Amino acid sequence: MATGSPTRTTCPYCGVGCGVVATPQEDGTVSIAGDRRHPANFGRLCSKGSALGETLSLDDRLLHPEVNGRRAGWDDALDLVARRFSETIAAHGPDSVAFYGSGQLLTEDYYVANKLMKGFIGAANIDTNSRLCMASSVAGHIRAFGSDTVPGTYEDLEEADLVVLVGSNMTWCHPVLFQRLLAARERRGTTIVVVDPRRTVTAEAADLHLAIAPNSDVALFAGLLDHLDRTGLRDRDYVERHTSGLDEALAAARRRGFPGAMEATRLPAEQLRAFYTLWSRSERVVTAYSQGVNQSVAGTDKVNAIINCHLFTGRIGRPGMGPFSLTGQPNAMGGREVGGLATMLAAHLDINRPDHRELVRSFWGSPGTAARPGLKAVDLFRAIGQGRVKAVWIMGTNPADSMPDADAVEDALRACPFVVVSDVTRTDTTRHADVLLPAAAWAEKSGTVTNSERRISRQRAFLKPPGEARPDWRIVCDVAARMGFSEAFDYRSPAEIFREHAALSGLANDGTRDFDISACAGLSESAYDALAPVQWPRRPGEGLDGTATRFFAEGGFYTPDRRGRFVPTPVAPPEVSEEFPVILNTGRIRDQWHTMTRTAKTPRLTSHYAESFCEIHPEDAEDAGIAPATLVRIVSPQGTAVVRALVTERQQKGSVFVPMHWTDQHAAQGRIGAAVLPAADPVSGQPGLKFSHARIEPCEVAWYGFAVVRNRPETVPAEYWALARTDGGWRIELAGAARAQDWATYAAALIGRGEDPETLSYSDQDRASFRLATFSGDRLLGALFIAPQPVAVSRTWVVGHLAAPAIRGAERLRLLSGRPGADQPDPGPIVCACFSVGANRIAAAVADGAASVDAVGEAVRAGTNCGSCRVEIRRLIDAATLKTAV
Ligand SMILES: Nc1nc2c(c(=O)[nH]1)N[C@H]1C(S)=C(S)[C@@H](COP(=O)(O)OP(=O)(O)OC[C@H]3O[C@@H](n4cnc5c(=O)[nH]c(N)nc54)[C@H](O)[C@@H]3O)O[C@H]1N2
Ligand SMILES: Nc1nc2c(c(=O)[nH]1)N[C@H]1C(S)=C(S)[C@@H](COP(=O)(O)OP(=O)(O)OC[C@H]3O[C@@H](n4cnc5c(=O)[nH]c(N)nc54)[C@H](O)[C@@H]3O)O[C@H]1N2
Ligand code: SF4
Ligand SMILES: [Mo]
Repeated sequence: MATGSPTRTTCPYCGVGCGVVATPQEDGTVSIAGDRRHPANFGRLCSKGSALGETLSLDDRLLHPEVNGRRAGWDDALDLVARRFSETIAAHGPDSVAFYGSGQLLTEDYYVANKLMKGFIGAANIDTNSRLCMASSVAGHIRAFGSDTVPGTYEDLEEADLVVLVGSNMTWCHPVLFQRLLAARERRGTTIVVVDPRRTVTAEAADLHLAIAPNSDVALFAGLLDHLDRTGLRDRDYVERHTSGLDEALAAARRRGFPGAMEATRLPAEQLRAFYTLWSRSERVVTAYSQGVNQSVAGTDKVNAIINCHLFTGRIGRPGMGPFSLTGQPNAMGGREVGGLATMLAAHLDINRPDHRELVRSFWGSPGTAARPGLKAVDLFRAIGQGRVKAVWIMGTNPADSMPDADAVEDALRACPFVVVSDVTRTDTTRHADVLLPAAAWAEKSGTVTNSERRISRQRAFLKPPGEARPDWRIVCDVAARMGFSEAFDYRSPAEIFREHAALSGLANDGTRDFDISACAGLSESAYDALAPVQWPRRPGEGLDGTATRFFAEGGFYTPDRRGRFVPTPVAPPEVSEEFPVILNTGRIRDQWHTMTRTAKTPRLTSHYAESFCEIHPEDAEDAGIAPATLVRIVSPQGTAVVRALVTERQQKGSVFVPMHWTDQHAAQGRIGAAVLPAADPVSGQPGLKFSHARIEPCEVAWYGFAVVRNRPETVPAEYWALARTDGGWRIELAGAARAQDWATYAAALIGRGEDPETLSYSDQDRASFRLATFSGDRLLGALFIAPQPVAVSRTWVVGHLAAPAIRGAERLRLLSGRPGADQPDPGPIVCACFSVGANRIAAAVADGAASVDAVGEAVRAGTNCGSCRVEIRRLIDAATLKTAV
């Protein structure tokens, strides 16, 4: 941990699981680089990974436990948690308490939380945000394979001739893996197909984009199965030897067939045919999928409709082929391995099987294990709201924003008699905590995570926890001990927990379960410390090297008859609502992570999008009377949100898209979870977060504003605001329903007063437009721009002044105008976050003759680090070419 020594660890963001080398510097900062030896990324990092060093600052960190909002000692806080949980269990039974965890916990944290709930409290009410993320994949895998197995590896994406991305915006959400895929396309000419109702950046990079109607994936893949059958592509040998249930699945597919697929997807016949032909002709095909598949009320059927096609053609488990679930969180897989969901037991054992429960019980030496599955996330928060669950402990997740029907979730937390939250910072969820526990964060924690391709990597601490923060496993064990279970939770290190987890995976396994890492059961502390990334399974006696493992090429499924199962996937017609006719789709943007608790700390990452938005098709916008860049209210039966209108043809008619990221911490009314429908898939319990019924309305706005300020204001006096960090301060988008009496007073409240202030301002007669800049000494303290329409100032240029060491004379006046002079280039909105390159600089490079993405890179560096902006650069080049062509 000494300053200057590099630590090899793993990125805490997405499921690609990139290796990171972190090197603390003399000046207290940490330099971050990709780990060239890590088999997930071979040295590459995306914009989020590259900016990790900028998220380590301690402002906003929770440093001490709190009880009822007041600082408390660890002993008091832990005693209280243990006492209240024990008392609640004694009075109302084990099912009256619950844990709600996260795929961002480490495997070791997760293992002990699951052990405490399922083994020692004796209920299965431990669910996690993976219910919102991977539950449909888990359920689909179990239905088809008898186990939650991802058959393939990342290399398969590089060795395939055809890669179909279903409901995945991989360019932004799994950027490094996407760059690997693009590099493979350069080498071997891979065809990429994207299935997504929106024309995302990923769709733009694809060879074929199927802009299907929302939620019509089951019909698309049932139609494909029928097509494969008609064109004689059944792998008779594989189907006969290794599968069961084809007849029913085929019958269901035939009923709908090609016409059914056309009707449901609303794709032109030629496009559909082209896709089916491509899939038929490419033996090496990987169908990779993510939340457009999982987050649906038909999510499990979508998964099985895809797997059916791979089983039918025997295209599974061999190089370059197979269904591939892209996991979201860094440890979504690890959570599943320890059985962190309410429907699972540890180590891929089955909670519904008495023999498995007994195996776990005797291994743990626990009084009993939960005898039935517990409450799934949506039901869990409902049960809290109804008073059936009376004490809940939330760890590493922010359900007040990320759950559907999020206002109801907040009501439930408000009503819950006892809420414990372990987090690293304050969030919309922590405001409901009776006990708030400061957890150690990424840089301070040691353990393991498992990525999308089943590869276990070490996360290694390189900083000391600040204040009194403690690692999650330790907090859980301390509470367990106080509840009377000290012997079973007497761990001294994460390595000890990992060894136990590994041993359990091998217990009475003998090849009957997919998850077996018992080769790790004897790892010494130093061997655990040195553990190189390793893919499971690792059965007894197997080495711990980097070799790739695959499943099911020769059958060997984990069903009772060891056959893979076809699952019939009937197609349900989409629900329509007259009152709420618009489909609300939600998801991610490139540079923010979930509820922004870490990514919003770095100016680089807030420059791509500084506020939330709603993508609307131009005709829908016009019909609703919504002009570009004005504010739009999204209304659903659950709740509302207000965000900026982004009018674009990338969005299909009848649907809108809003990012999931913004919370009350950074915006006034940006919590889109409040408007999201809580309907869930009947098999997996995963909510359909991509499909809510809504209505869009223009907002009544009297004035729009834009401000830059040095210090974050305690409150922002406006109905609408969105705050983002910049170098040297904050930028704020504003709007209000009534004009201020005196804008100068308003500005002073927002900006504050520094030493030796000088204020310049301009106002038109009726106060509809107003501009003000206040300087303190040589430096800008803040500026405010007010207009009756969305404020047209150059954001990137104005924001740049906060960090400027000195602004004098004419420059001060120029700032008031909100635009650079002809002699100063306006960088434009930031496209490349890694090198902070704006759209205008890229356009200028294109105008100067840079005709390819690489040429732009050479000229202005944009797109040369993580590459996740390359599609946007391509878009700018195309737009310029089009302009000169017409
Ligand atoms: N930048 C960034 N990266 C991340 C994350 C992040 O927060 N930020 N989070 C990580 C996590 S936890 C996850 S789960 C992954 C998610 O990664 P992705 O699943 O790739 O991301 P999303 O944006 O949630 O959704 C993907 C796409 O599904 C589409 N979609 C909506 N409805 C349908 C439908 O009916 N059918 C089909 N085929 N597509 C549909 C949406 O339009 C959207 O473009 O990203 C991970 N990576
Ligand atoms: N509308 C809509 N909602 C969605 C989605 C969507 O697409 N649309 N996607 C869903 C999906 S796929 C996911 S994965 C979820 C994600 O949703 P959440 O899990 O709620 O999102 P995060 O912001 O990642 O929350 C993680 C929390 O853990 C804290 N934290 C970070 N490190 C640690 C640690 O080491 N220990 C502890 N104790 N805390 C830590 C962070 O500060 C943060 O508050 O959102 C889901 N919700
Ligand atoms: S792709 Fe980016 S966010 Fe995902 S693990 Fe790699 S560096 Fe982290
Ligand atoms: Mo996720």
